[in-house]
Amino acid sequence: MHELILHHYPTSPFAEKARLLLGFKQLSWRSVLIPAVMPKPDLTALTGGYRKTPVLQVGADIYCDTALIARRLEAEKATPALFPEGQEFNVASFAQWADSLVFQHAVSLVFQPESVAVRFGKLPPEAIKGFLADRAGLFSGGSASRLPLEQAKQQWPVLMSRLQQQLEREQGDFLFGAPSLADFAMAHSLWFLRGTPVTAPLVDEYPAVAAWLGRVLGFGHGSHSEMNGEEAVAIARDATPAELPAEALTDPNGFTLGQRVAIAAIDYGVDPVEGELLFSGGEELILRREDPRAGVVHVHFPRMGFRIEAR
Ligand SMILES: N[C@@H](CCC(=O)N[C@@H](CS)C(=O)NCC(=O)O)C(=O)O
Repeated sequence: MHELILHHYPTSPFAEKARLLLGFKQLSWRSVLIPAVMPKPDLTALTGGYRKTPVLQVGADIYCDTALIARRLEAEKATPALFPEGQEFNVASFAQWADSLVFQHAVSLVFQPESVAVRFGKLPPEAIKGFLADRAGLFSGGSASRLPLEQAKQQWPVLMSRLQQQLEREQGDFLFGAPSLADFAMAHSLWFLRGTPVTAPLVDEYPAVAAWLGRVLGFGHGSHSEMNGEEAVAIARDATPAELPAEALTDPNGFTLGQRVAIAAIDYGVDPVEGELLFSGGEELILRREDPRAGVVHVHFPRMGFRIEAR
């Protein structure tokens, strides 16, 4: 059995989502801290170019995107469930909506000038400039664009009032009664806003939301210990990728097994990963690539939100 290795950095909201998923499942894991901006040489040795945060590594299998990481963790440990039986569609669809729309609002609000001044106040001006330039590049070539601050400010109270009302009327303590992926997908953006006193009131003015967020963050991060990026690359090099799922390859666009392709996110961080298409399943795409440092790795992507191109 290989250890679960999370490549992440502390301030990333999607990394916080992944850490909370690990905490919810009470899993133990290894933590590899990656840079918040490019270049990320150890990470991209594993992924082949995908640069977003976080990434989960299990031996020589590399899982991109928290939507797929959630499914991988569910396979690792079925209970407590992230996709409670009978709620799978609702939970996955809600999570996809929160991860895109709610996160887009949070980014716009967090990056407003008053908030940036506090959040990055202690950093040298060149570091702030470098970070903002990196994030501007992150959006190039993708379908996503920054939500104008005015629009985010106008719409945010709608999102919070709806959430507040739902939580007040909900039978259980969580969005779908029992805890699920939906809670974590909603929570990480609110955790991001909570990061400074400038944006924290956007969450804390809603008492039922603040109480629910406390419960979700209360799951913690599970037990973890540090590892460095080089060690993680060596683990991939020395490991053999897991067996492929049994599901047959059924690609609606006619891509075939063994074909040379590139897979990339659609929205932002669209850096393509090239390799051999090994698997195209209902939820997941798997690419085989060979890396000078990491050896043969299988890179896994969600089917939703990614595209395949022949190479
Ligand atoms: N859909 C992705 C989104 C991940 C994402 O947007 N992560 C941000 C950090 S919270 C990111 O990658 N920023 C650029 C970077 O870390 O290089 C997921 O669910 O994992």
